[in-house]
Amino acid sequence: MSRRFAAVDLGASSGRVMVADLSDGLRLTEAHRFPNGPVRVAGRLHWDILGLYREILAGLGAAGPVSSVGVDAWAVDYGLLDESGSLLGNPVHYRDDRTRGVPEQVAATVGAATLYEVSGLQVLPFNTIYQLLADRLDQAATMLLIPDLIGYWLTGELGAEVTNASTTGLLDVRTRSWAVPLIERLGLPPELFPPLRQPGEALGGLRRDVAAEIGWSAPVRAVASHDTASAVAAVPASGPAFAYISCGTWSLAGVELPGPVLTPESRAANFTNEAGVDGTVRYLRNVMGLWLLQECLRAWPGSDLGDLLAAAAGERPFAAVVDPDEPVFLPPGDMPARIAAECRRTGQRPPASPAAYVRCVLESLALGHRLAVRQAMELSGREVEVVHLVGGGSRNELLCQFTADACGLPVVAGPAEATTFGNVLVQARAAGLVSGVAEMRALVASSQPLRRYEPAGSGDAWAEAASRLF
Ligand code: ADP
Ligand code: LRH
Repeated sequence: MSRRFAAVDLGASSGRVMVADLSDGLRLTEAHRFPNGPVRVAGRLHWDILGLYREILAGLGAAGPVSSVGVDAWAVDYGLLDESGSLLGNPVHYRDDRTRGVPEQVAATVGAATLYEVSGLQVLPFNTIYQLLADRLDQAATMLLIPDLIGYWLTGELGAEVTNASTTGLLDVRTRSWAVPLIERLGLPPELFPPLRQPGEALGGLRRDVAAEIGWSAPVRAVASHDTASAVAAVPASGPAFAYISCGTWSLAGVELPGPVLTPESRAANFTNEAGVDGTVRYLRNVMGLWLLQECLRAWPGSDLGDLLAAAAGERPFAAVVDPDEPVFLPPGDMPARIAAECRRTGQRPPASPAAYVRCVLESLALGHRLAVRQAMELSGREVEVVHLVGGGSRNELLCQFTADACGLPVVAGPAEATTFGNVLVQARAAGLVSGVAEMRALVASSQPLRRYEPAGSGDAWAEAASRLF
């Protein structure tokens, strides 16, 4: 058996097909990377799912033969299949506004406390539960979350991987099975939800036509198919006293726990209890993340991220900060204009240059990180000695230092491709090459360059800035 494994990892800003080789330590190579983002069609935001699938096939072709393939992607979004297994329409992007008013309706009928008690999920307007209620389901036979849809196209097998199913709002957080009474109460058809599968479980071989197209065949395995669950599984922590920030388009900030926290305080702070590998709970909150920066860059054609970050380092500290989680920042659009409006609304002078905007975004994000990490510790009682910051954001030195300063804790940054590592290492474990999550994490820690940022200063300036916002 070869010791090569392929990961298909679809992030909201880019997708990639990566190959990990475990014959001598852990080496990762990129077979193919491609952009991803929302496409507005007739007023509705979609994903270009067939375009993504074409790139996945190109990537697998470039990767060459492997022992197995795993697929992970962003959470909550889905495709609907009809009775014959055909896709009904293009999956809608979670930044679309079709669920406006739905969370409030569901809270009014089912009760917000009951919902949290059942699913343990934070309320985000795009949770699958709300999207399904805003969707047309009359022709729908099966709902497949994005990695499960790709897995279906690759193998012909239907299923719902459990870490991602935990982001739907329709999974029972205690039993980790579909919450059928809730599903029925909402008037959703229980048959829509396929059987659950666990990370490491085999899906089946590649379909014959897929194998013919890419030039080789291999089994496909379920991994922790929620990208954040894969990232957390690969956090290079050596013990339990850590917080993590999976920082890409979103910052997912929290702690890993053996069981859920379902207290009223936890619900009030909108903390989520999403499923991790091996029965763990990813107790975290979504912070708006580098989306803020991505959308600023889109508004400044020709700008260079490296140059802007260097210039932002020289800008005046705390000239203006915003709450990164203001709902106004969620949809695509002119981000600098929205930040300026938010500054004015809160009595601050808007930034005067792109570098000043970048400074504002990074300080605001670090303040969001600070609040989420502190609340995760307080609400769960988990002691934290270090914050592991993984994902593309770990390449942003200014953000890592600000996060250390704001949290008053050391930040260990990297790997940028934590999600991919989690994906391939769950496959390697299923193949018997790795014993468990502790060994997975140790392998990442020993094979990847990590950078440690110590908190500088007393933290008073960060506390003052935080008090302006929260
Ligand atoms: P996602 O998986 O959500 O698509 P990633 O984890 O790939 O996101 O992170 C993408 C983000 O990482 C980019 O938007 C960018 O802000 C940041 N990033 C990537 N490379 C660099 C770099 N060299 N320097 C600074 N930031 C970077
Ligand atoms: C990050 C992520 C996050 C979800 C969001 C929709 O890519 O999966 O965990 O909340 O996308």
